[in-house]
Amino acid sequence: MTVNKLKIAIQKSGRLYDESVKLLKDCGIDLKNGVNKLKTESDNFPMEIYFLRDDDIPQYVEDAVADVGIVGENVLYEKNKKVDIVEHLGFGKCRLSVAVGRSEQYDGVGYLNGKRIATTYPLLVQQFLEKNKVMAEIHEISGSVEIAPGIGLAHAIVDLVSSGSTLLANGLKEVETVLQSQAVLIRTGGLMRVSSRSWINSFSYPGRKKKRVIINIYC
Ligand code: PRT
Ligand code: ZN
Repeated sequence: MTVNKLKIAIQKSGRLYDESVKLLKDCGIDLKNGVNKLKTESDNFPMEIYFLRDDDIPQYVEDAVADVGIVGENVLYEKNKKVDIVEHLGFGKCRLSVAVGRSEQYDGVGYLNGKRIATTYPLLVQQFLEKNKVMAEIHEISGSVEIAPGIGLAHAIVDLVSSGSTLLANGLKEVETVLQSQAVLIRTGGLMRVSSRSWINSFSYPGRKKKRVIINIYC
């Protein structure tokens, strides 16, 4: 039986890389060693693995260049691409939060009216402001968001937080949660090239621990 290879996009390096590779291993999928780090394939499963910037993964999956991908919900919703979420994966947990200077008298979202907010998530911030009927200026920057208030670039920021220590180190306090996020498995909308449940069930897995995830990918 000839089978098309399933193409999966995962982060090339960064916070989601280790857990994404571990997930594939737990599914019994062995990756070829000594690989070119942009693309590899599995030794024992009809799968190609693409290593990408996380920001590009939703687009690749929407375009069906990759059939499935692993990305944080924060990136997925900001990129606003048409893909299906298959499964929440339980790692890469963080929250997208509003933070202001520690000494500010923050008395609710109304505080943000007329203020300037620095962020790398302009779409999610705009949705948050609209939902809360707040008029504020969104200042999009590409990184080092936490220093923005300290250097007079913005009154507030919206950025990812996990332990909170980066905010603390920059004299900021977290005041609102915009989004709770974790890594999700996404796939192209519509029919998959390989979509037979009986086919996937007939495959012999070296490790069966996460077979459910693989079945979800295909069916
Ligand atoms: O190179 P590439 O574009 O692929 O990677 P990246 O630098 O954009 O992303 P990366 O590797 O930093 O994060 C990948 C994903 O991990 C994010 O999109 C989130 O879904 C998830 N994640 C989980 C986090 C964090 N926790 C996190 N704490 N991403 C970033 N942070 C940063 C945050 O931006 C802030 O600067 O960590 C800092 C805050 O951490 P604490 O612990 O001090 O609160
Ligand atoms: Zn990124």
